[in-house]
Amino acid sequence: MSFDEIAPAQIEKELANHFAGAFDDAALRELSQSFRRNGYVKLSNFVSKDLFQTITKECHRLLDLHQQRIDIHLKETSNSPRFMSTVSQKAIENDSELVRAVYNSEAMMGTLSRIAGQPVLPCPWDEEKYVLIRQHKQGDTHGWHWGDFSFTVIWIIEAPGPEFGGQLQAVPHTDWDKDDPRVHEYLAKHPISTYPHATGEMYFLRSDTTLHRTIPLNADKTRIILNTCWGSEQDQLKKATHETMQAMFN
Ligand SMILES: O=C(O)CCC(=O)C(=O)O
Ligand SMILES: [Fe+2]
Repeated sequence: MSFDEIAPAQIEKELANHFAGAFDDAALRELSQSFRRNGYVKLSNFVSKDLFQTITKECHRLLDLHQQRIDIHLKETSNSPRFMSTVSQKAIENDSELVRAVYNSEAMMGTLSRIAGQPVLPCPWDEEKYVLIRQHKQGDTHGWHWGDFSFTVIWIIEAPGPEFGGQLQAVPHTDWDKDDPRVHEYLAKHPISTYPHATGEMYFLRSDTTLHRTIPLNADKTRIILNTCWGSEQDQLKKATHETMQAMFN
């Protein structure tokens, strides 16, 4: 093995040490302003290379065991497509102490809270806490959508070069009305930002109010992400429904 694997029991200490060394007040303030302005910020060097590699290996193991192909369109997001393989939260929860430990890390939630400018709390609906997505065929895409909850960190486990598609596109400060999503109206009205990501990168997304998608792959190339999702204080109170998640992750 060319890296030091990190055991689940060490995660909290590892993350706390890493954050203390990597982010001072000024760095966190800059990330926070960018996140609140754009609904998106790239998280450079957010975890150690060893932890990212440990997570990467775990994601490949989980995909091999549990992935299920979906090819669907969802009316709650103006019939946008979901062409991909997925691993559900339940499968990960049952099988991965490592992902559970990272997700439940107080140090991680604390640092994300500094960037969000408000408390980042465990997602009130278990099924949305973490999921895995693998795109691998020409045309695969995570079509335009919003999340049910406020805060999402995406771990880019594997990404092809930008010439093959797969970039994130985002329109911040938009609201999801599930009965009348008006995705195409938002796209016509507001600028769309496009963010490329390479293998090993991470980003933080204000997922409930940022309309987003990935550009369809234009060749049979592999793009794998781990989605870890937390809620706001407001999310703990609101009554949320979960149609799109239920359609995608069984
Ligand atoms: O693949 C990505 O970068 C975005 C994933 C996403 O939007 C999601 O999992 O909800
Ligand atoms: Fe999303």
